[in-house]
Amino acid sequence: MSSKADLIVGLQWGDEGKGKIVDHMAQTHDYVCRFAGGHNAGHTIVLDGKKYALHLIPSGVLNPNAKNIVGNGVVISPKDFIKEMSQFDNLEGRLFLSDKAHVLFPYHAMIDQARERMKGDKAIGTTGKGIGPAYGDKIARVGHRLGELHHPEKLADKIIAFFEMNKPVFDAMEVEAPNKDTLLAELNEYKEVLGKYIVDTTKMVWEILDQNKKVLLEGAQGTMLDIDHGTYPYVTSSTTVSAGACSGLGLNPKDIGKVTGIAKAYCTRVGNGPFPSEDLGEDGDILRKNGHEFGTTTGRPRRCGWFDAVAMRHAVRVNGADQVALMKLDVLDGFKEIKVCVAYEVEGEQIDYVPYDLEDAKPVYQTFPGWEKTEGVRSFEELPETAQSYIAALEAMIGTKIGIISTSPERDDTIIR
Ligand code: 2SA
Ligand code: MG
Repeated sequence: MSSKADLIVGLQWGDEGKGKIVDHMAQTHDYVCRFAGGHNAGHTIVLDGKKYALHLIPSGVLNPNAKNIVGNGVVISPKDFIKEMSQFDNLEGRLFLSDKAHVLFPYHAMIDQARERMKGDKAIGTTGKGIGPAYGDKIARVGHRLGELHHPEKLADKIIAFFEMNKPVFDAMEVEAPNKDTLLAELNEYKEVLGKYIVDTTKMVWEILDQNKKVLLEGAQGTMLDIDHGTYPYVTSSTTVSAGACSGLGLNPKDIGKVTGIAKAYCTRVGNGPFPSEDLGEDGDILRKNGHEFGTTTGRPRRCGWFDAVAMRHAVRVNGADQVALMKLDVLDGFKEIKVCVAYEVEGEQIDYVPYDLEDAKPVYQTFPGWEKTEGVRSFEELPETAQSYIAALEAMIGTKIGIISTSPERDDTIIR
């Protein structure tokens, strides 16, 4: 019997605090695998006083006994990957990159930024890293797979031909064609540094599951940023939900074991797009300040608001979350009243599901009494009664168990129920 992989996914708009849970679980898993996104994702880990910034390398890198796989569903910028790798020694034998993952080139970032500029106030608010154009090329079947780095000369020719064919488009976006010699030199460097890490990771994940290894699948971004199930077009360009773990690694649904969805006790989003429970007043500012809500990749202040039980119920169902890890409960400490969005009002009607367009959805709130302090609490029974009832109410609304509660950034300030 082969083992089943544990899966961690974000249930909101990213930045739910997946990092804390993944780091924790990476200590007890043999393999940690990324399946979607690119270097738009990010979290910082402090270990023995040293700070590590992770964007593409799975969190298992900080556990010397764990191996790390970057699956075919990820888009990889070799330049940024090499920079990220330089934080660690001895990655050989514990880092594997899918030969089917797509390459994100500097021109993808230039296109991303040009499109955002052209959209003006309709901009998506992307991270500007080139994620959309890289996935766009993949889907349009004009992208390049990492395995092609084994043959730099051939790949350079293909890229140059692609630019020649699309010259008017690139000219309009003021994106310059790469110079063949410079491009070839770059590709040779990528091959030199990354070549030995590029393998058939599909076969590898099958083998390790057959060997009964403990495998952790690490999601990036969140459900509401999913290309299909999020607030399109204000989304990222990958499948961030559970299903993406299958296609992004070559697994089948039966390979997936326990699914843990990560959500904050309130809500944030960066970038533009609908966010029905956003609080533009003083409460939103308090959440941002107390929750240190600034992006780790770009430093952007995050938009803040209340827990959205409608979006969460949708996310729990889409992902098949067996449990939710509720993060940053302590950030709500001190509020007299805490709001939860329990329905949306759209065109004068109340609805309890996520429609295809959330643009005009107004939140319908239910208010809960607040509490003084949950910070640092390590057992459910020690939580203030009002916090216990808040959690019980959320469970009833979202339809799954809140099995993990985090009460501070500290690893040990975590309630496991
Ligand atoms: P993109 O760059 O094409 O993926 O952007 C499209 C939308 O997806 C959002 N997005 C994110 N939202 C939250 N966190 C993200 N990662 C970084 C982090 C963000 C940062 O982990 O902190 O540092 O700013 C992330 N990545 C993409 C983005 O805001 C757009 O709404
Ligand atoms: Mg993050």
